[in-house]
Amino acid sequence: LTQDELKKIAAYKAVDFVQSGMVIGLGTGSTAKHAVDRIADLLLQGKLNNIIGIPTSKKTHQQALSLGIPLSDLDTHPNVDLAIDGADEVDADLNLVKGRGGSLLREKMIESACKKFVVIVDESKLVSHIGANGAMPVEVVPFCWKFTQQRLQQLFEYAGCMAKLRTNGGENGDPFVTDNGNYIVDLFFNNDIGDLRASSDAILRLAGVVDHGMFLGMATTVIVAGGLGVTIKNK
Ligand code: DER
Repeated sequence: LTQDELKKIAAYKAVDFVQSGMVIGLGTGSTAKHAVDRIADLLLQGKLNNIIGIPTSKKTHQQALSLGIPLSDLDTHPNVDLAIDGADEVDADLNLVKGRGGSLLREKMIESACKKFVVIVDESKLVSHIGANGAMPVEVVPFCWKFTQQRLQQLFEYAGCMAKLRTNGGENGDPFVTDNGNYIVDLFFNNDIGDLRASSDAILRLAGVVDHGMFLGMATTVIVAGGLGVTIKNK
């Protein structure tokens, strides 16, 4: 099974939780994409109806629109029944790192407004501790971003942190700009940052920070697709 096939298996399993009449948070990324496709399929087959999708990014908004999924937003539907989204890392307590696709703010707004948050991952996302396998993104305002980047790096000096502005991949190294017009500073840790709640609070206290990619205690279910089958972990 390829990694994408595993992502698809996890995504389809998550859509089993979707019932007609629900308001559904639609996640962002290559795993969530399969869930959005599947929801559209079931709507077309008449196996699901009266679904309202709340997209977590402009990219997902476009995908869902092109598939004919009825869409709305949190202003109109502040209570979301279920959100389905991927993650970059999942620890043993179902804490997540998200945002390597750049959508963390809208994802966190929608996923903290929902009753159930089902996370879909392939087994490569399971980590021993948060920050173990790559960037922990922080969304920052563009104004004096270098100042904010420096303060973030100092905050986690004890964990051997390197803070890096995310660029958009172009040849002149322009900053990546989020759907909300902000920048992203990626934090890379050499060692375990320890207390996640304290780390989260410290980051959010920095004026200039909008939000970060640690989703603590938010996932209600994590569906993991691996070579040996699918595991469902509940909080
Ligand atoms: O950017 C995000 O938060 C995505 O959900 C990311 O965490 C998972 O993306 P993937 O399914 O493409 O790995």
